[in-house]
This record gives sequence, C-alpha cells and structure tokens, in this order.
Amino acid sequence: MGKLWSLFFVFSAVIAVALCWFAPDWNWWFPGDGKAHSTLGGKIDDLFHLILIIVAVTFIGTQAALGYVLWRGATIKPEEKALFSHGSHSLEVIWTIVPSAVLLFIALYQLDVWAQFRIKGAIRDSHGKMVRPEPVAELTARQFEWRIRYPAKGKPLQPQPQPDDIYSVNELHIPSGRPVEVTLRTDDVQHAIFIPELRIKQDAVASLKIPVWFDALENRDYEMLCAELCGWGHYKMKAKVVARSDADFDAWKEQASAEQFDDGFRKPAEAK
Ligand SMILES: [Cu+2]
Repeated sequence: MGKLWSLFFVFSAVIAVALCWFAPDWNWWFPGDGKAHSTLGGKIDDLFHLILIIVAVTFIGTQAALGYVLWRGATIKPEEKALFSHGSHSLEVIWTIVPSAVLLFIALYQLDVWAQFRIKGAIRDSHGKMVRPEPVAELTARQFEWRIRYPAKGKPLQPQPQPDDIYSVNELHIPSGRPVEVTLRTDDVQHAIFIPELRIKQDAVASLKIPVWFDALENRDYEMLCAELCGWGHYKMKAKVVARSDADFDAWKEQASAEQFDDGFRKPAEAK
C-alpha cells in the first residue's frame, strides 16, 4: 500500500507539471486571447511566469522528496534504523535562508513594475519613454453601473463637473496607444475596476479619488468588470473599454456632445 501511495504522489506531481507546461498553449493561464494588451500588462505577465518557474522548481523538488520518503518507508527492512532529522540545526537554517533569499529576490526584481503601477510619473509608454498621463475621464462606480464623465473636446478634466462635460454609462472611451489616466470613484459601496486583458485591477473606495493609469495597445473594445462583490446586482457591472485612435476618440466626443446637448429643434434645412 505504501508503494502505491508513493507512486501516486509522484505521478500526480508529474501530471500537474505537464498541465502547467501545456496550459499556455491551451490558453488556460490568462484571460482573453492569452496575451496582455497593455505595455505594463506584458511585464506583469513576465513576473507571473518568473514566479511560476520558481514555484514549479520548488514543487518538483518537494514532491520528489515526498515520493522518495514514502518509497523508502514502504520498502524499509525491519532491521534497518530510521533516520531522524527532527531538530536538525543545519536543515532549519537552510529552509529559512533559501525561501527568504527567494522572496527578497522577487521583492527587488519586481520593484520597477510596482513603481510603474503605483507611482505617478513612473509609467513608460510602449517605446520605454517615461510619460505623465493626462486624466481623460472620471469613472464613478455605483450600484450597479459605471458612470463616466469626460471633459469637452480639447479641454482638461476638472475635479468638479462642468456644464459642457460629456457623460456615458458602462462605456469607457479612451485614446489608444499611450498611457491615459482615469480617476476612479465610488458613489456608494466598495467596487473594483477590472480590465482583464489590460491587466488592470483597482479598488474604488468611498471618499477617495484614486488615479489609475494604463495604455491600450490596440484599437478595439475590452471587457471591463467589477471585481468586488458589491451587492445583488454585482453581475450587472459588466461594461467595456472602447480604445480608439486620437482622431476617432475626438470624433466620438464631438458626436456624444452633439447628442447630449441636442435640444430637439432642427434647423429649417434639416427639418424638411
Ligand atoms: Cu461593483
């Protein structure tokens, strides 16, 4: 029975490693088409892969040791003496220093990505140039939708609503190809913006205005979700990010502004 268990644990580890190996090809790791569509998202994925490799090496090592110990236990002769390692000073030192060193390495290695994600002004565009993204919209989460406020075309976003501001619901329009900033708020409970393909996730906390910055590398729509269980209608907070070229973004603003401020009257020529 002991032999069977040792083989079982070794075999299940082999299956787990094989699954991890093939998972990227089957697109099991990441949402969407499997690749990040933002500059920083690619770096976050690289960190994920690095940590996965460290975990995989540790996993293989510990499972092999477990399998060996089980096998030895199952095949040991009654006259053989068992080896007791409990209380071994050297072992304690090794398994304290090695994980500490690994954690310290990861902490230092990820500093640059963390800085770009959290420190304003540290973000770089897709060419590696440091940029200071401009706020393009104020995104307010509420039970259960996203309300978005944009400044009129050619104007900067003001902290307070302006008479010519443009509004949209559940559709965050942004210019693509360069980092942009969005001011995140909530009207009621805690929500969280989650754009899986751009690898962006940030809580919206009551009474705080939290700046979030990211770039969308392609002109297309991206899924945007709420990642905080915020009430019965949480599932309804499925929205989208509409990333377009500067020209298309401006054209959308003009059109949205015209529709929003339309008073219902047509000029005589249009009325015919
Ligand atoms: Cu929510």
